[in-house]
Amino acid sequence: MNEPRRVEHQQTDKGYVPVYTTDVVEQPWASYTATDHDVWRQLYERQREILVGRASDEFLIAQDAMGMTPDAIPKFTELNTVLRAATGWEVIGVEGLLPELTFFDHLANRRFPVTWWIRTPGQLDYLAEPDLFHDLFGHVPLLMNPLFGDYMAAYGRGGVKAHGIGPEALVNLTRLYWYTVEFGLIKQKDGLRIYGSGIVSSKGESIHCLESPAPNRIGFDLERIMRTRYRIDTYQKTYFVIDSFAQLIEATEPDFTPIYARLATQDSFPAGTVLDGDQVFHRGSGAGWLNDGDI
Ligand code: HBI
Ligand code: FE
Repeated sequence: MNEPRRVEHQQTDKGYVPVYTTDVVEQPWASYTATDHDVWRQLYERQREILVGRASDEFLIAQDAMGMTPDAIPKFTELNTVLRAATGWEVIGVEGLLPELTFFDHLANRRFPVTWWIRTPGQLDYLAEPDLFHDLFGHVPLLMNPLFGDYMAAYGRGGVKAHGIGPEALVNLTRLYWYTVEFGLIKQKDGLRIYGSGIVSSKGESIHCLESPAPNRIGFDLERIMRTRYRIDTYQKTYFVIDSFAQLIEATEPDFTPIYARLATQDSFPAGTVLDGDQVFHRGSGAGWLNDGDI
């Protein structure tokens, strides 16, 4: 596999991260090596085994509908035929992390940027930046779901707008992405399930987020989320739980400008904070995590 074309490294608020060109690139599928395909197979099989019973029904149904298999790294062109027909979304190849405005603009136009290279066997359990497995296995399947696909496009439009408002608005909106798209949990009749891409593409966190007593599990609240800081180098200290994807759509309908103005006058909280008024989920009997209202 030819090397990703990193442009430079930059010290940002997310640490010392590689900055890539913003070019859209063709997926160099013929250049993937047997090792690349084997890394895909290992990660795919391991995650699918862990996620049955942990991932949300929508995620598992969508991933099957995508037609992905462990046999080889999927071809973006083949996925796009299915994806475009389902929700008008498409996958585009990129070198890696994009500047936020570029990223938001792609989402607003129903283009999901997928890194074209996959991690090495030595990075199987963790790497600091999104590779093909994180993006393709984690993010792309739920774009088959019409409600989630609408949420992601609305999020992109909101991001372009927030970028115009200023850096604080962007920080607030990035927290919303982090605690829903990357690390969100959803309530099902049979307990809490995972839909966040950062979780479903990670073996350890797929188990930790539902079974460890350590993290908080708190009912979705838009402004509470926008005021909650996060760490990028550990398992999450708090997971936010939605009732449904419809709830995400409703939450992102209003104009955020007055919300950003209100948040600018308030403090943000450390990731592990629990506040009076939080809808906290406790380990319930039988069906897994329930909140006070369910017990
Ligand atoms: N770029 N390629 C890529 N993939 C992402 O998931 C991504 C990004 N740039 C910025 C970003 N995510 C986050 O900061 C979002 O919250 C915007
Ligand atoms: Fe991601």
